[in-house]
Amino acid sequence: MANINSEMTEGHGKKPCIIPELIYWIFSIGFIIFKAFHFQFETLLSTRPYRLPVNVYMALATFGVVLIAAAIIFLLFNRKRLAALFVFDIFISLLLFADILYFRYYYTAISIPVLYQIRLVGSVGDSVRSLIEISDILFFVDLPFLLAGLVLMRKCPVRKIAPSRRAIAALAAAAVGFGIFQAAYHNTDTTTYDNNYVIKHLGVLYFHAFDTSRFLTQNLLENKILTPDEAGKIMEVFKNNKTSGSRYKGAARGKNLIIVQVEALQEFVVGRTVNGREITPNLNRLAQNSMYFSNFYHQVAGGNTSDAEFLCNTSLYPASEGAVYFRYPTNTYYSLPKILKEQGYETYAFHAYIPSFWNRTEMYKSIGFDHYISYNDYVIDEFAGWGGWALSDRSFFRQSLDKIDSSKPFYGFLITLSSHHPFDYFDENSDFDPGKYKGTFLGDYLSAINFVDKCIGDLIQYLKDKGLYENTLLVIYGDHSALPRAQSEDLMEFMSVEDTEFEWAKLQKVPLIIHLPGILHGETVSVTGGEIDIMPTIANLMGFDVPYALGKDLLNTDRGYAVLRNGSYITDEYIYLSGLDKAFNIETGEELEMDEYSRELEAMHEQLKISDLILQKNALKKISLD
Ligand code: GP9
Ligand code: MN
Repeated sequence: MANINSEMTEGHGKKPCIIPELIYWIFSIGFIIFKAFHFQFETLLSTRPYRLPVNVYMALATFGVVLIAAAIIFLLFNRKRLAALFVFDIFISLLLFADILYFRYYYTAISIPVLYQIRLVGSVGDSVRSLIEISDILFFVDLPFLLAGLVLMRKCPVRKIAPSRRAIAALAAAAVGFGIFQAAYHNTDTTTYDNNYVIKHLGVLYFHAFDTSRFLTQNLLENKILTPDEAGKIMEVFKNNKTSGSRYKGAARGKNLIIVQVEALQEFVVGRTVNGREITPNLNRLAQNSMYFSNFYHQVAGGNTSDAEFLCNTSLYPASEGAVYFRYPTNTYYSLPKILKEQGYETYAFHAYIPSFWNRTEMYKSIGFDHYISYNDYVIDEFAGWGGWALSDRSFFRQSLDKIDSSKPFYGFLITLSSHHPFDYFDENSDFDPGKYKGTFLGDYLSAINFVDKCIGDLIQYLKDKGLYENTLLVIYGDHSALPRAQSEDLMEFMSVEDTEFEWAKLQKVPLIIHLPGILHGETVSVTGGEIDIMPTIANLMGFDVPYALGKDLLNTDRGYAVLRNGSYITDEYIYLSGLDKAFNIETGEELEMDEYSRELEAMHEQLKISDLILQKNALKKISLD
């Protein structure tokens, strides 16, 4: 009792105001939550009606996070806890205000890697005033009242509480907060590839906590120091990776470059018919008049589409876990846009989807594109695919070409969308008849690809109309496969092959077409390769070197191979499947004796290790071959 009395009377002998303090806590927490909600609905990441389950979960998660933060403040501060709460509120106000400004420009909230690149955000800095809106005042509306509250409460000092009691109360509040948060977290798909997804489902405040912990685990806790030994190894690999041949060297020098990365385009559709009708008549015709790479494999891992983009533009392997676009967005890369930029090209990335997806907004700065044209920059005038709401590839191609300044040489990297899974939109919205597969996953996919093929036909016409066809090196490839292993039965039947891992592995090919009218003539190149080889192959054609590439020039190699991220690899002679730890003759499927391939196994895996080292240690910032 004496103890309590001394606690209560401490501070100039005035009686502490317990009820006002309680009200202060409730108001502060309430306002912080209100401001977080304002961000959610102002950005339209959350939309009405409020009672939608996704909004309820977001609200629960936000409440849980704020309660945990309040518990931490209560634990750490004693007499100064209300002042600390006020400072925390100011911090949240500024953070959310910065988030909303950033969002209005980049369509996502600020993440820690962005702070690294703050100088690149100059364009926002210049026009920051134009991004402010009157409603932003809501982020600060509570501060004068809470400040007044603090001043008024100087009359009755904040009660001093023993550390053990504070710890018990804080633990109880944190446990409640954590429980509420978990209820929302459990109902959300947390294998997410999009920061905006996290914000929409679990709230912007949780996003910042999540982003901070992701940043700490992936950056600060990872050993980033590149030892001289490791640097030497990396340089050795780059030096040995030089191709000696010079076939087609400089054949496309000075030409514009357009690369079209087609969503889920697999190789098996090219040249194939259903009921006597070609699935991809335009691609077939194009392939006949181009270099067509018939043994070309996708090499994506956890980053899917984004991994394919990365392989193509940097000639490095994607990360072993997760997406390189999220894990290493601030690394230094030696990339196709950067090299072309040095040669006077203007470089563009085009993708008619929300810009933050796959962290493209951040990653494209590191890859070095001058312009990133995304969803908000297109007029969504024609829908097709992906649930029927995505911009059709036809309109995407037309509008993208319109955005290029063709008065100077350019590189345009176009990522399509219409053939994104699920393909069921095309069950009813296609004149392509997939025969007995109508209405099946495979049938819908074939119809989707037939649609995309028509759009590619239109792209070629648009290029001709704009006078760009003759002087543009056009590269088309598929990003990854469309059909999951679990739904392979129809595909195996369609292809008349046995349902084995060996056949499945061979079905992971995507087409690669390289087209330059009048210069590159119809030729099927059967050498085995993968997406990592695109950059060196283009570099040879355009007449420049790529000393920091792990891929090879497919036009100047006598040994083809493709290393997959899961450790499997494919050569011109055999396939090694890491899951089975077995190798098979590429033609016959016959299993090989171990010693036939084991000598190569280590060398292939070394490539993955070197690539991982480059990513983890940000090695391209630290080494130089000069
Ligand atoms: C969306 C598109 C889809 O931006 O790239 O990516 P995916 O789901 O294929 O990885
Ligand atoms: Mn994709």
